[in-house]
Amino acid sequence: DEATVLVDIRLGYRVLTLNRPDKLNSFTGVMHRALRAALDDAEADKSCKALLITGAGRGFCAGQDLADPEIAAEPGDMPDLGETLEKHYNPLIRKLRALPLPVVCAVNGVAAGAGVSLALASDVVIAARSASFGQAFVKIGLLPDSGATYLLPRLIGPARARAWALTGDTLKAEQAETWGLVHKVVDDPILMAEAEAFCQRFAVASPASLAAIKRAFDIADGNDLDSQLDYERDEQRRLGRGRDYAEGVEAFMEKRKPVFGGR
Ligand code: T3D
Repeated sequence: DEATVLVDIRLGYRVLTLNRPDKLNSFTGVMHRALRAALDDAEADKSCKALLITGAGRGFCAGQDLADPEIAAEPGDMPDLGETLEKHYNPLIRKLRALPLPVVCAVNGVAAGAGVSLALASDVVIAARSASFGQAFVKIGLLPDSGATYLLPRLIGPARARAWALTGDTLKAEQAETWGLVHKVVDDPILMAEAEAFCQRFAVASPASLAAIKRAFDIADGNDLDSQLDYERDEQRRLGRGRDYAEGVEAFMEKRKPVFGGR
């Protein structure tokens, strides 16, 4: 069986490629398990300081594979989609957010349904100019899931999030950039180089900073300003006692580049 997720180990980061190109890399149970294993492996490898997720072929990810026998109901039977979310999608989104390393998403083509949610849950999203984003759920009688009803309004604002989810319209990459859904749109041929450039920067950055920054933004979503100020104080106190801060300051004083280690 061909691997449904390809893993390329680079210096300081890993590239994970969703690999069901004929079905626009839509998620099956098999692909979920492969992605989960790849994320666990990356986390366990302390020299891995960033992840890049992309799709093989012309699509990024078309969400749930609607024909996957693991969810497709027999005629007359009701599928339990809540179970699919509980078993696969919710752990995936939680894992991506909890990973102590930045996740860069290179959206190489169409993203639909939970494929959009996968991008929303990443830390840096770069999209090819030919990419598009579809809130496909309304077209099949579902609601946006995998964190989309939470993350989407926070990224693009409630007015756009609601209208987009309710219509299921397809958003072109440039519109997605204008709305703040993606960090940057680039010409198709340079997508991977741009996304890898981010990973290369993270590979030499302070892993303590990267993890703390990522977590602080997540924590802020549930905090008021006072609590967040307290949180920043406590985190800065912790980081200030760490080896990355010592190295960062020493390097600055010595007018050289800091040398940060693995996580
Ligand atoms: O458990 C649960 O289900 C709950 C969790 C839900 C999470 C979700 O993600 S629900 C949303 C599921 N996704 C969709 O509804 C999107 C369905 N796909 C599309 O609407 C279109 O394929 C696209 C707009 C994404 C792209 O259109 P287009 O014209 O560029 O490509 P295409 O011809 O439709 O697709 C190419 C092939 O991929 C085709 O297969 P074939 O005919 O060549 O053998 C198509 O059937 C297949 N494909 C695309 N998306 C899916 C899929 N097969 C299964 N499931 C898919 N989601």
